[in-house]
Amino acid sequence: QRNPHWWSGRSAFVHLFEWKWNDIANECENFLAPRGYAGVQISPPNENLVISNRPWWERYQPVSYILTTRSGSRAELANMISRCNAVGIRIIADVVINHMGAANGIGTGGSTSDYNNLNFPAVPYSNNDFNPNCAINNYNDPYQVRNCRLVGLPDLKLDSAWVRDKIVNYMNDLISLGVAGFRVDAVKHMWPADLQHIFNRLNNLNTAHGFPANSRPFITQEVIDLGGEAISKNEYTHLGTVTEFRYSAEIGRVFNGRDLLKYLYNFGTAWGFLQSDYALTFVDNHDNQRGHGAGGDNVLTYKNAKRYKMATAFHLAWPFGIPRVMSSFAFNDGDQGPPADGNGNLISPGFNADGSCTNGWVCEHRWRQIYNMIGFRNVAGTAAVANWWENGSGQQIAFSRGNRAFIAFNQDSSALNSNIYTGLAAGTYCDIASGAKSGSSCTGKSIVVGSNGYAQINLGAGETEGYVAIHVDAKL
Ligand code: LM2
Ligand code: CA
Repeated sequence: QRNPHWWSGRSAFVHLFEWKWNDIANECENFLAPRGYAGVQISPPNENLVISNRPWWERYQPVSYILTTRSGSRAELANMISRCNAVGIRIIADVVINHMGAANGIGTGGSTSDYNNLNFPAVPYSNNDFNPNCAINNYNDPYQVRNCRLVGLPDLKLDSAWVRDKIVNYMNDLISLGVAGFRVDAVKHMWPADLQHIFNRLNNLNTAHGFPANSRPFITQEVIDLGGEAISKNEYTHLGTVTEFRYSAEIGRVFNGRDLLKYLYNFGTAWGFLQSDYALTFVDNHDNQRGHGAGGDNVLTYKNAKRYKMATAFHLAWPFGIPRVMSSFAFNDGDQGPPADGNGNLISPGFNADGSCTNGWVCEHRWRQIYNMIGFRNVAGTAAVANWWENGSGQQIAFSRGNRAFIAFNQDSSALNSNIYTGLAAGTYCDIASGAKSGSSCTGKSIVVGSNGYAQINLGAGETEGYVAIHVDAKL
């Protein structure tokens, strides 16, 4: 189902990719709740295959549904979920249910992965719980995409009662611990009818964690559909929300300067996206930021900071979809795992005086230009887009959210110097891209809205930030 159960007044969540549970618990209390984030997508909490050099993608090779990973133990997971729920941060668990690990070895909880014989005794799964071995090489053949092995990963027989029971029990276990829902991995590779069966058997959310009685788990399904394949994202919308990969590709294309900002005036279904309440939106995700998955060279990441912040500001300012912010660790090659010591233990992020992260963690969610836009989205609430403005070149745009918030972007080679109608009440506002409101002054730029609702907006082409934004809570 599609309701993420955010606390009222909150509207966007963050993927704390590869973070440890204890660190997430602290982050919920110290940063995410005060800044108005609504939730966290966590890395897969179940036991995975230990792979040499510890690539990030070992977590997509399950060995069992025991809740022991490099992120922490079952007890630490449970404690984190409780602490986050207590401050209004919902937890969305990444669940890998299409397949198991593709090598002989040992799991993060010490369990055996006997891939050669398709024996995973800690579940247990054995040979007859898997589809016959075949490879996926034709994405125009839905049968093959769903019943053969995705990159060689043993493909679970999701129409078998035994397999379904194991998966339902795993997901219900997480529900009992207080998660609000699931990001379901590799959904294109599973039949909608099998998923429907599994999702229908999930318990209601745990009322001890503040969920109203009869709340159904939030579901977001990872379906990579950029068009041109046999399997469509539309085959899954009756089951929950779906990751809108086209949103990522298109927002990246536009903010890479490969299209004009003025065309964003109808960014949404007119661009081929799912309808807003079906769409899970993102600028980049853990796959396409490193060339895995799909999206190609249009995908913007932290490595292209100014454009990335502009794309993220638009993402969060524009009322479309359920937005997810990516929070990364720094990487050079696409297989590299998260910051870890010589024994493979994850290293926690440290924090600089300005709140930014150390120890190899990028923490985009702690960038002022990003977390202040979380605030913008929350303040804008349900107010509609209004007062669209664009210049002649089409690379300078502005719009308001009713009379609550206003934002302007400059992707031109020349400065934006225009008097623009903001929709806001007269007064002096602090720009939240260059700074913030602090007491009775602004730490960055100020923008003065006159009694006629117009403001002089100045934004040079070479400035560090490519946007300015103001809202009613940033008024002096
Ligand atoms: C997903 N969506 O459908 C995830 O978002 C994506 O990150 C997962 O792939 C994929 N499904 C399977 O869960 C990642 C990664 C792959 C990696 C797999 C399994 O993108 O590169 O494959 O996880 O760990 C790796 C090797 C691949 C090898 C495979 C099996 O890169 O070369 O295939 O393991 O040994 C022979
Ligand atoms: Ca499958």
